Amino acid sequence: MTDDPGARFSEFLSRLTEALGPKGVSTDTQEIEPHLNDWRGRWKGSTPVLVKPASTEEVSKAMALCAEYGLAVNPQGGNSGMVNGSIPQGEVLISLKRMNHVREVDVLNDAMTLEAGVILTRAQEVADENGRLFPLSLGAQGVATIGGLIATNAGGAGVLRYGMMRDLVLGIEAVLPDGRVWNGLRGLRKDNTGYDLKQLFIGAEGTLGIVTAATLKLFPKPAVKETAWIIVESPAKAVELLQLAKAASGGAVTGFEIVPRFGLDLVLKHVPDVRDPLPSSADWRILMELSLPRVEGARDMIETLLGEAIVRGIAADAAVCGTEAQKAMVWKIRESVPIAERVHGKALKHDVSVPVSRVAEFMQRGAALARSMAPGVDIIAFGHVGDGNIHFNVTAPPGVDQDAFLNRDGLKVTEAIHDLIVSLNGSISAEHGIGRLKRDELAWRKPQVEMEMMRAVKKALDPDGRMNPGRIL
Ligand code: FAD
Ligand code: 2HG
Ligand code: ZN
Repeated sequence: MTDDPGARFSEFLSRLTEALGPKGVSTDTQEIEPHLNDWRGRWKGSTPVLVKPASTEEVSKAMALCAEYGLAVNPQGGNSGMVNGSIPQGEVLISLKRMNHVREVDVLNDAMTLEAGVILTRAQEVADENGRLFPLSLGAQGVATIGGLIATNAGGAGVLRYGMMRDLVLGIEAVLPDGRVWNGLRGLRKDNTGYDLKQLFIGAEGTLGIVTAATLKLFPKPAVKETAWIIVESPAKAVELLQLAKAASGGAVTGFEIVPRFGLDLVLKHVPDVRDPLPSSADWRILMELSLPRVEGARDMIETLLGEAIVRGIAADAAVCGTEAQKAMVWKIRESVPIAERVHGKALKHDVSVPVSRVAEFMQRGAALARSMAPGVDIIAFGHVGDGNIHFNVTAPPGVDQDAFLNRDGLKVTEAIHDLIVSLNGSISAEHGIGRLKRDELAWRKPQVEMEMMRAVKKALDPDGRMNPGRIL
């Protein structure tokens, strides 16, 4: 091997191309370009090469070569991540998108094994075609991949009933930084044979290795989903409604999302083909979904519980969706809030969680804090209130340069919001992860012993620090 860095890299490229074939390697800047930007246009990256393996064996060969040449690696799925983790900063970029095969569906075991590049909507379809439900659902499901969803431990809209990605994974196949393949694709509900290593890779954001396939849990398909759009006066009323709905439905609430009036207005303004399902001047809306095993009695159940909520002053008004088109419309409104917010302008994004019992206090104190520190800001606080996870997004004040706000004064707002979150026993990253965005903050907010344990795990699996450097740790 030569000492000249340029010649070394050329040698690496030719060995890589020999190992993966021309389809597996690209240095074409036009092809690479879309992989270098995040969906909101906030970050920009660079890479000398895009690697596109089509199998675990090819990932292994690419990783072994990167190890031999001492090159850092950045895995990428759908590039829909929110924390600046999936955009390369000069590393070798490995896209898992060609690894998109369904390896097995074991219906009797309620499990399916998919490769990392399978897109979430395809995973949902595969489950459906086999008479089962794969319950993860989120706004980016048309692009986000199984590998990325595992790497970020994604959440979304069904968590209050089915859990996060961590709860949905039975087994994992991963390629380690030195190229070794770990086949942990066990479809077992019970397996107490030592450390549960798959959990290390879930939520590791690609810092420990590359997830190449996973065995995922399947669930019975509900016979019916009843969906309602509900007007409430405050987040406190929303939490009361959640308790009422859980009790009245025997725990059948599978979606409980909050949308502020301002967020709805942005969607109505910027997103085509939506209309307000229940016009009202009140400040908050809830999208509630119940999943039930029998059609009989389902409509009665939701109508009765909403009637009780209105009589008791918990809800101001409500509309039960009568058709599949109406259900699709209310979900479209909810999932379009980030898209409408993007058109409205750049925003400080706070993906935070608190115990559900403290959501109302957080919303009230957080809004007062942001408005006192940056008068005139718009607050778009929405999301998974049923999990205590609010996307508390704050735009730049009018007349202020958006980038300057995000990178200077806005940082103080973020610190204050996160201080508030910590004081309420919450988390500064509920579901999007840490990436490069929150890395420094994590280091000073986490207890030292916790940081030391995380660094020890990283050192054990990635001693040279080549996997997604600068993310999380
Ligand atoms: P990428 O963005 O490509 O990568 C994310 C991270 O995982 C990066 O650090 C990357 O290096 C690493 N990675 C990717 N693939 C692998 C692999 N195979 N092995 C190891 N590491 C890997 N998230 C939620 O949790 N809930 C939501 O409700 C939600 N809604 C969203 C709505 C919109 C409109 C958008 C744009 C995003 C949303 N997200 C949400 C965030 C995003 O969709 C998730 O983080 C998703 O899991 C990312 O998947 P991806 O395939 O796009 O991963
Ligand atoms: C959602 O729940 C996503 O819609 C995106 O997690 C949140 O854009 C956001 O802040
Ligand atoms: Zn979310």
